[in-house]
Amino acid sequence: MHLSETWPPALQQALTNIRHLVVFTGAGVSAESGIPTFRDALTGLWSTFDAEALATPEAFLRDPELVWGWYEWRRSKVLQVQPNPAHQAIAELARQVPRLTLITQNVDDLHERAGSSSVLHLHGSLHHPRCFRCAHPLETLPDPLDLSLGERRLAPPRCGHCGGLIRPGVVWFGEMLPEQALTDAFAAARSCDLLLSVGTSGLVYPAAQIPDIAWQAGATVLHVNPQPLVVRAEREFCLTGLAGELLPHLLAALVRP
Ligand code: BJW
Ligand code: ZN
Repeated sequence: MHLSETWPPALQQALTNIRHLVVFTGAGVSAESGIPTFRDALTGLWSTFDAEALATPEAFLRDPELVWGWYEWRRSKVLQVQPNPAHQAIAELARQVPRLTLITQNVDDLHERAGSSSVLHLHGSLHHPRCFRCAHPLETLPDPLDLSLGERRLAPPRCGHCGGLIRPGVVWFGEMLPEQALTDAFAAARSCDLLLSVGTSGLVYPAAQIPDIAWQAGATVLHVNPQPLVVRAEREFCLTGLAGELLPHLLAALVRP
């Protein structure tokens, strides 16, 4: 029996005739590639730090070498891994439905490397650093050093225009999200018929509003997470399990409803 035949009939129904699918991803979608989730990010030599305390402009100004070292360590990890079956299924889903909008909170590029295009990155990217002072992008980012050998601190480069410190191109706590990406994400949530939320704890705003916006506009909301989530009685579902295992089944259910 195909796995989707055990899913609730209302969910099976919602998977037929999708016109606009929004896929909203968090760190869990990259977990099976070997990238620790944000709230598990401080492993190994970083285990004594608090991720939320490092992901702020204040932390960068207080100790730029520590914060730059953390982001370069994370960028080096991302460059060493590959997209997993969840990223690949999402890229393939775009070929199976009339319209798909992919919104991610992730700062890696694994969706793009799996073949997704026009990804809305709400929290920026590890791969596009810019000047803290004048916002000018850093033209070439050298390959990260191997920071796995106990070295935590790394001096950030200096801006070629104004001499300011280069910072990671991510959105830290207290900073505004990229305006166009957020506007497009909210508009997509309001107009979709199915919102698939994959691998996010839903703790960080304003991104965490996106599934609610879709539900309030009448869409069905489907979460994929190994942690069972509390869902509304109507039009909201949670498939409990790993994204890399469940998303290929979801893709198969859409291809063969
Ligand atoms: C699997 C899996 C597998 C595991 N398969 N799943 C309203 C109320 C309260 C607070 C606020 C509010 N509005 C704004 C705020 C403040 C703040 C905020 O939300 N704080 C909360 C913590 C309470 N928000 C902001 O500051 C935002 N800016 C803003 O609002 O500007 C306006 C403003 C300015 C000033 C004052 C007031 C307003 C900016 C938020 C930017 C967040 N950026 C980060 C860091 C990016 C850089 C970096 O990566 O270092 O983005 S925080 C971090 O959390 C990162 C992530 O994108 C984001 C979400 O995390 P995510 O992806 O959900 O990961 P995890 O680790 O939390 O969860 C992983 C999930 O995967 C789990 O559920 C697992 O079970 C699951 N999983 N394996 C599927 N195999
Ligand atoms: Zn500058």
